[in-house]
Amino acid sequence: MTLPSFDTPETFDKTCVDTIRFLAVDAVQRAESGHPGMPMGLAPVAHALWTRHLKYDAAHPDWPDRDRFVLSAGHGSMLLYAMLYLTSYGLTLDDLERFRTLGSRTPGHPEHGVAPGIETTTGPLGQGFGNAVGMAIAEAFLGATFRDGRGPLVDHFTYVIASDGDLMEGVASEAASLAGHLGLGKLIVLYDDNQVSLDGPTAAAFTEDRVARFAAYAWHTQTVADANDTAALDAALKAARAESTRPSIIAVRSHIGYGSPHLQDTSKAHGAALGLDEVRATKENLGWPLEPTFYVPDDVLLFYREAGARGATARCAWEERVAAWRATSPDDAARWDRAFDREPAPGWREALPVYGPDSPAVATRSVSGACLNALAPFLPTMIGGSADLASSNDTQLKDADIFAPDSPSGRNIWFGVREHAMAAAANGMALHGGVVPYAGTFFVFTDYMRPALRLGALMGAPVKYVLTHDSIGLGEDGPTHQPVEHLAMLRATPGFTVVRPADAAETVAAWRLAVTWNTGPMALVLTRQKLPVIDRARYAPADGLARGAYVLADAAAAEGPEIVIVATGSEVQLALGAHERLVAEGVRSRVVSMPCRSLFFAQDQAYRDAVLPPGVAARLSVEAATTFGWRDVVGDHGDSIGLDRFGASAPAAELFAAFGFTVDHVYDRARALLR
Ligand SMILES: Cc1ncc(C[n+]2csc(CCOP(=O)(O)OP(=O)(O)O)c2C)c(N)n1
Repeated sequence: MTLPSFDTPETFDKTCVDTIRFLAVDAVQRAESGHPGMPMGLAPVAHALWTRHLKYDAAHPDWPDRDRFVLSAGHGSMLLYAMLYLTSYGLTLDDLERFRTLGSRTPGHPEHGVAPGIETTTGPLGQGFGNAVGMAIAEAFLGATFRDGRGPLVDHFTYVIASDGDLMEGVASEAASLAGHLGLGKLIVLYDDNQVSLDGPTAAAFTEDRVARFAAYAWHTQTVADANDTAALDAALKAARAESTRPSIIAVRSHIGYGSPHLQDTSKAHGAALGLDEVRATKENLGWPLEPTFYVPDDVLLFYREAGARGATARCAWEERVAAWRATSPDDAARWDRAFDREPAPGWREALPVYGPDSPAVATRSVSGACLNALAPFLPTMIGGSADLASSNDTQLKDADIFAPDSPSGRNIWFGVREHAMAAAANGMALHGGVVPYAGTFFVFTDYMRPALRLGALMGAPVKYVLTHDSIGLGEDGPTHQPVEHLAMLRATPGFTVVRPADAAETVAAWRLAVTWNTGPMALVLTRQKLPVIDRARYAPADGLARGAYVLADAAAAEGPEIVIVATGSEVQLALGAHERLVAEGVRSRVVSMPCRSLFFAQDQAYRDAVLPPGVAARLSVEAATTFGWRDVVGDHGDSIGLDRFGASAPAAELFAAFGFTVDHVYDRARALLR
């Protein structure tokens, strides 16, 4: 058997590429699970990218102007882990040996935050593609926003590796269509055209001409006929970078499981260890030593370590440039710092609108729009928009332009009717940093964003969602548009914070919370219909919202309440109406407004007991949505008024009456509980 050769640049390239291949093969074999085939086929792409194209400094993985790399085909995680080890991001050989084991830094799919250099969490196909579009949007916006005499201070590419599965997913189609429309010239997708997916050849399920499809999306397209032809890859990557007005896709014909005598070009190489015999046969076939496993030739390691450190020069030059800019533009520099710290400029609290008892009834969506616009000058890199419902969601920034190729500093993003790509892109924007993304649609269409919402929560990506038309209160559009189970769904998602304010003042308080909420996604769930403004002189102030739930109204009684009515959003006014009647009849009633359940449950026991006294079994929840989950609050002896069916098409007031969301009905059910 021949040993790895370092004789010529070509053979050295191959030795490097085979090192990547066999790190993946050995790690998957050691774990006895994982996906070796994709890294084996695309190792040359990773090699070319990390040694000749990507702008990065492995010792400073958070350098704001680094190129972003997204492995959308997250199942090929070993490809990324191998590069992060070889180029010295901080992963060790030991980490690779612990691939897919509990507590390792090399989980089955790449997870943002688990190891440096993982720009986003991928695995659910198509999501990474959508994230990358968001990163490219953030880059274009920041590049137009922060400039010195030489040009943009943020000026980098976003690279993606996407597989057949990625391109089959709808979210990638939406995101690609959006990227083409927006002319994101610094987005470069490497498409792993290996013609095999999990169940077999892609020919069984995937017919369209992918390259023509992207050309139709207004992308710049290229093909590379052989993934192992690194010179052709280099040329294509160079041409992709030279194309500045269209995103680029390079379809790279590769071979899944490359080098495996029996499994190459078959789906058997996709998602299982090759097996010891086939590992041996593959190593022999490619001229690789059988032992040791996880073998990295010294020269190869040295070569990658040098590549990993090479970007230090560019990073230092960039830092010096930014330092000089800071000295001459201190105000801009302060804006930059706040943008990357996600901090609003001082004075923002005072700028928020104020609503009093004399304010006319107002929909919480309208209040949200007023807050967003009041905050806009204080968060100059807050950008976002809606999936073609900006006028309904009240998400338009009135003094800002549309984000477009000829106005990249525009802050209003027209996502089009592409909810899923909007949420995936918003995650990417949040992960990129420097921008504060927000996204709006009808609450019911969270169904169309669900995979991205979940991943945003998993990553702790701070996106603000403006979700309006929150219940049957939207009226005549009917049950297709009326959310019923959506509050429960989002509340059940770990790390996703859901706020459903009761009136104008709570909506302002909700935005106050959202502005400083940087640990994960937050949704403001808002009404289409007008709601009365609660008299805060008579009832408790709305800043109780910051603790998730608070006592809004209470009978003045030393013994404490005998019944607690807990409500959210538009139903709080009904609870108040019933409460007043009960109090007039001598009942020690209490109303708790509970705009955010997770925040309330996170409070200490003493506060929770003060709001919901443990001795009070008579608890009634009121929410125009499924009662699922409310037993946690009302207990076995409580009761819930909700909607455990779909709504109907009629004016809102008729629907509220028909489904029992009236003061009379709340009063009756409270009385029944007291009995
Ligand atoms: C949304 C989603 N659906 C299904 C899967 C399960 N899955 C993982 S990879 C894959 C397809 C593999 O084909 P391809 O994308 O071409 O990757 P390759 O086999 O070339 O590595 C599937 C269905 C997934 N990860 N995400």
